[in-house]
Amino acid sequence: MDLGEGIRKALAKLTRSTIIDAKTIKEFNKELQKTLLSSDVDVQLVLKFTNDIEERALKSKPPEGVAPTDYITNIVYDELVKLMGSTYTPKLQRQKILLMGLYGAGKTTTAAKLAKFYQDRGLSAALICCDVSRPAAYEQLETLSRQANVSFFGIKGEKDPVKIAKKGLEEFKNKQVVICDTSGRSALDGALVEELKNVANAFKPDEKILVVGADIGQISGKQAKEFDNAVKISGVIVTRMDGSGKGGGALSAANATTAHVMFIGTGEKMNNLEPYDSEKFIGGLLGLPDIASLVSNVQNAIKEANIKPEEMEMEELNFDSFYNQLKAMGKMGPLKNVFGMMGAPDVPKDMVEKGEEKLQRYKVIIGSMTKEERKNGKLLHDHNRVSRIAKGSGRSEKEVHELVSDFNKMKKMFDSLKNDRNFKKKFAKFM
Ligand SMILES: Nc1nc2c(ncn2[C@@H]2O[C@H](COP(=O)(O)OP(=O)(O)OP(=O)(O)O)[C@@H](O)[C@H]2O)c(=O)[nH]1
Ligand SMILES: [Mg+2]
Repeated sequence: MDLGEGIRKALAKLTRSTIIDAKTIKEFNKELQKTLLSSDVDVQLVLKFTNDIEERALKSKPPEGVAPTDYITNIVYDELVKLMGSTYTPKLQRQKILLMGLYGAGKTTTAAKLAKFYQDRGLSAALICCDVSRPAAYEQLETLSRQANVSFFGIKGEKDPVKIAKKGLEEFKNKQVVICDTSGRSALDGALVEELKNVANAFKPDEKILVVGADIGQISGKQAKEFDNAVKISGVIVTRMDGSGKGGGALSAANATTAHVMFIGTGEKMNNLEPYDSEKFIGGLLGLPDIASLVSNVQNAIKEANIKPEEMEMEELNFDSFYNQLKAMGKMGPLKNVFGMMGAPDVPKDMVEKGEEKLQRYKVIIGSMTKEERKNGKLLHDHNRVSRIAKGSGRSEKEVHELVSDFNKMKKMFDSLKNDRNFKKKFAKFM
């Protein structure tokens, strides 16, 4: 069972439970632990991950309108994103990149993919073969550079990688992205450190990137630390994410070090390389697009619950909104109850009675107002306007005054409740 399947199954089981309490969370966490450990995620990281979930799930409450199971799914998503590290945004600029890593990690393939990645985004890219130990390293990179359609430099038979690096740089003075492939080893030994330092001195890379295969799982963390101590690295590329059940282990372990995951390799083809996007990765594990909309719904609810009343927009009351509100309330039954429900019991009495009949009358009167008048009630202090509106609507001036007076009462009530967040919430829902 792969990581995604394991997490999805555990979540599905959790969302089927009728109550969510300490016991269900503990059981859920046990299943998460099992599946993460089988993906070779480090035990300490797994324990921290499930502790954090437990803590958050039991100590915080879902915001209003969010189902407990959706809330917990959101917590799991959040914590997974944290566990699996942050998203990397590639810099689309002039740069020199030195790739390094142990035997078979995917350095040479990744070098070509990376060159293509930048070239596809408008930067001229070139490859240098500084691997002087693997037989046919030169031919391999040359072939790949043709597939990727990028420039290539190497010196067949040359045993000094420093010389190649210098010549290569000379050759590619005008290229914007120059990528250097280096020799692998079965382990990071003194000789490799020495060689990498020398090449780095000559090549002067902006980025020194460690390449690891996903199949080494949590060992990626140990490797990242060792390489970082020896030659300082700017990040990690994890290859073969497509073919290994240990990808979760490799990503989480690399991210637990000071290094971060920059790209992931997802296949053997030249375009199978992506900047690492933890949200996308976790979304894929949990099943997009369901998770995306769930997460955004829950996050919106949380955001809304955290908004301060003074930041909550409440439309200014004008004749347009006044009419719409009267209409909506009419549909809801006795106006008094509606306002009572919203925590505003002091509705003008006669506004409540004769509701429907009044509504019809108001509709015609408001229909005779100009746009400006509807937006700005103060204009109705002008007697000429009142008289014009009365004539236009076939109603008496008294009736127009009545409308204005009802409007003013409602506006007053509105203003007094403006900073009451509960009222606002209920009101927004109600409208
Ligand atoms: N499926 C898959 N295979 C990959 C990926 N990246 C690399 N490979 C394969 O992994 C194998 C080793 O890749 P190389 O690029 O030769 O690795 P290397 O680190 O240069 O190896 P040495 O130079 O021998 O140390 C090759 O068969 C690649 O095709 C990937 O993202 N997905
Ligand atoms: Mg190689």
